[in-house]
Amino acid sequence: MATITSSTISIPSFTGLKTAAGGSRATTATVKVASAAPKLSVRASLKQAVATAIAVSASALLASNALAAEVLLGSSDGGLVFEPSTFSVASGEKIVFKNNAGFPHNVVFDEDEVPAGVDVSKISMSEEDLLNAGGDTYAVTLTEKGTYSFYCAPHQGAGMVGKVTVN
Ligand SMILES: [Cu+2]
Repeated sequence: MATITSSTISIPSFTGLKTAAGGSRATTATVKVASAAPKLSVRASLKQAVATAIAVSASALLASNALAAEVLLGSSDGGLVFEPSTFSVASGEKIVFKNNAGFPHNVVFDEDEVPAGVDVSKISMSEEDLLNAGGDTYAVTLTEKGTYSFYCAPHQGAGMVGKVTVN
């Protein structure tokens, strides 16, 4: 509110008056500062509320990140890459691969580079299956801890490969 802003701005000059003038003028200045004080504290609590709201949305964001890691398929500058190409997730955390640029893409896990006992056919797209449109996604959740290598079948030769560590 404008009134809050203006009383905030006027406080230093009242303080100055009080210091410089003394006597009856100081009394006047003190009264004015006192009347401004509640507004100040309102402003402070508003600030607090905003800070709390930001903290809440930040933790909500962290919580949603904890539930889903997003990996872009193709960088915005046209690179045939996973972005990020190397990352870590918690066991059970969903990983969402999202078509960004340079599609079609897909996500195939390398059967030779996954933790022992993991069936890559259960976590991969098929080599022929493609994400053709921008924003298309492929989601997978890995539970076995260890390092998994994956690639995009159409662009593996161009270096579109990645590695995820499940902790
Ligand atoms: Cu690709």
